[in-house]
Amino acid sequence: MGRGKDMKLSIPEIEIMSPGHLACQGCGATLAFRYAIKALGKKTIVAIPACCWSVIDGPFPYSSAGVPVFHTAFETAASTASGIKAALEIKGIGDVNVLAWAGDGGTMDIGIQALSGAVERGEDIIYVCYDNEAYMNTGIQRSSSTPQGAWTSTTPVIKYKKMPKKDMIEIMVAHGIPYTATANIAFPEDFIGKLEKAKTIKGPKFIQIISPCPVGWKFSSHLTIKIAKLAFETCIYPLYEVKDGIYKVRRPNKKKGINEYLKMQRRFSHLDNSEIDNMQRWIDSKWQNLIEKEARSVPAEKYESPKSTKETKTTDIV
Ligand SMILES: Cc1ncc(C[n+]2csc(CCOP(=O)(O)OP(=O)(O)O)c2C)c(N)n1
Ligand SMILES: [Mg+2]
Repeated sequence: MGRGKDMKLSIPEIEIMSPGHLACQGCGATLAFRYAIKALGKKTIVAIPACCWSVIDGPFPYSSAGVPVFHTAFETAASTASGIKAALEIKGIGDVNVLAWAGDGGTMDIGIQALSGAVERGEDIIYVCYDNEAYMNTGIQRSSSTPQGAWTSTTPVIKYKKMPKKDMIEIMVAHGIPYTATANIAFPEDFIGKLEKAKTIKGPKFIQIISPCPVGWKFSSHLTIKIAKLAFETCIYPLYEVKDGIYKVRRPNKKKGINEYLKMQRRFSHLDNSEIDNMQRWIDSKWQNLIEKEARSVPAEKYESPKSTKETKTTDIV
């Protein structure tokens, strides 16, 4: 974490995902997957529930992912990934990563039961939620990850979202899993480093990556990275990890005011100054809480994932 010695300076050159995908221009979720699969490599099987990524991957028999993809029902990313892992174990294959790749709706709303079950069982899977903060694939409906104050097609301006974004990271931490982290497409080394770390950890791993959506957040497609960077710099979307109970928070050089971030997205254009001030106070207190949690955090009891009784072997997946 941080700019110190364990921060990697480059990202793998290998391109596994192919360019002929069906994403919109400036899609953050597409970059997120491109980086994820660079980190995890070809020996990866992905479970994708209904979401933008079911479309982005391409229509059968085409696929841009570059690795085997199991398209599955909206609520089943974690249970499908658990099943794929179980099948690999039965076959004695131990060197293939199983990745659940789901949107925020598929993770924090409809898929939360399957996800909670899978991590409670100690499944040895990596779960990445690419967070574009609404149900984008079906027309920008609000999810529990939509931030307070945002317009969506189901929270129109007079009734824009009043509830805060669900804190899924803390829900995962409360399950006592060995590794939980946030990530940001504007910081690919950090994201790739976290996935490389996740690969080496036995048991459930959960990463949530902010993936700005030009269509749903209402900004011009060339601003995706700038907005993602501001999400980190304003501390509205902190970059941190929790490994075996220990928090590590990456701090911006200078914490910026939320105004700059909000003003770039028309989903927030109806907010007046007093609402923005309220939001700033809320973000400041969340940030302060996180810093204090980091200072207080102590190592958790060692997590023991269920041991497979089978021997595993290596295999070639091309
Ligand atoms: C049981 C069920 N309900 C509703 C749908 C319709 N549906 C498909 S994708 C989607 C939204 C997914 O949102 P999210 O998980 O945030 O991914 P995104 O589209 O934003 O990438 C919905 C509602 C469905 N496929 N199955
Ligand atoms: Mg979404």
